[in-house]
Amino acid sequence: MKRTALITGITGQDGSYLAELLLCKGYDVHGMVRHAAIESPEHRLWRIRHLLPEIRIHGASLESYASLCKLLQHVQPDECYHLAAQSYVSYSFEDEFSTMQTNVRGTHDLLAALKQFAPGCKFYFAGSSEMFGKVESGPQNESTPFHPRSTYAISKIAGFDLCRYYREAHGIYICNGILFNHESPRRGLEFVTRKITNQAAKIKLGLAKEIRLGNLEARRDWGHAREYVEAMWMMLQQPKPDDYVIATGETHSVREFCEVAFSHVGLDYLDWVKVDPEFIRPADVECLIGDPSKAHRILGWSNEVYWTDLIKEMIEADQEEMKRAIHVGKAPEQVVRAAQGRALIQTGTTNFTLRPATVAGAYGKDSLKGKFEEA
Ligand code: NDP
Ligand code: GDR
Repeated sequence: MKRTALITGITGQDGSYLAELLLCKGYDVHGMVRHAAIESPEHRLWRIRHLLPEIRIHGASLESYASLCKLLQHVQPDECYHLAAQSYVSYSFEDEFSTMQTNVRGTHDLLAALKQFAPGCKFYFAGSSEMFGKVESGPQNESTPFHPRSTYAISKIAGFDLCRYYREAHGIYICNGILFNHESPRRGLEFVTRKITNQAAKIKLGLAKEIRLGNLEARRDWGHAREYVEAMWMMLQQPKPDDYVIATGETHSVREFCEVAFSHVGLDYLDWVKVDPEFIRPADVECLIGDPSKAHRILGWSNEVYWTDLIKEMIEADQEEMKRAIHVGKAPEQVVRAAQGRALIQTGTTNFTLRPATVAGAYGKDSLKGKFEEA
């Protein structure tokens, strides 16, 4: 029988790849989106635009327990992937309270609604390597202690603990993923990788003169988002729920990322990158490197995309997007907007009646029809 999956955060980078994967596996895919997204589909639904006719979208809010109850009661999912969150670490320094509200209270409300209306549903929580924070040793695995460096990380630890509590006290099937950084051409422009590839592409085309960054020595374990959503699905297919680190096992600095990205377009990053204190965090996580051996052993998951190939894919996508914008005769400032990942993916009409399209990437779906629902 067809299984039903519910994705919160379906409009984000991971949500869009996960929806593609689950459609390809024959799931009935439902997504929770904010009402603002339904009101502004051109702007807010760009990553899942090509999937809209095949999935069902429900307007609901992490800030409304009633809407979450209604949603779970209505959808009755077999699997729920809870990806929605205030996910930008820097923003959590600016507004600690909304980050905690969305990430902790929202997760708690969703779990409580799940317990009441869909207790048999398997649940995935998007934990983060940021939880390790100020690490004493590496690589980090499932037993490494947490030392958070932001309210974002604190909120993810609280979500992680809530999930473990619901698993142990209420017997719900819940897996915590502890995912290290994963990127793609669909990454938001505020994150350092996409900021670099996008700006390097602009500089190459003469549309920008520099890029201003913060801590160039921070080190991260960067993988490809498309591979990481497969790990989420694999976790929920195991006989018993558990927690898993998902990572590549390699670490590189922001400086090295710049070097590779700029050299791919024939430029020397030293000529273009400026350090700007505005982008330096009050407390940063200096070095992360994950040990994914438990995921290798139990899930059979491993990453295949090497970090330099990831950078190549991202920068080529950014370049192509900008060149296409120029080709259709957009003014430089519109090209810059296109490069923010919006304009060129919007090939259909402005309302919900969308043209059939091909699912981008590897999953090979092609006939699309669907509808929106209110929770
Ligand atoms: P994105 O920032 O791309 O997507 C975040 C999603 O959450 C969007 O769909 C967004 O909706 C939604 N969202 C944000 N705030 C709210 C809110 N108040 N109510 C409802 N929905 C909300 O994140 P990613 O796809 O990169 O990450 C997915 C999850 O995985 C997040 O929880 C993130 O913290 C976590 N994570 C990510 C890692 C990574 O490297 N990408 C690593 C480890 C964990 P909208 O489009 O309307 O803004
Ligand atoms: P991170 O990702 O904080 O690891 O969180 P981000 O790309 O924002 O930062 C990575 C590192 O780069 C340094 N940095 C800059 N970062 C940004 N955004 N902008 C800059 O200009 C800049 N210059 C240097 C940062 O200081 C940091 O050290 C991501 C998110 O996806 C989280 O949701 C997720 O949980 C973690 O990854 C794992």
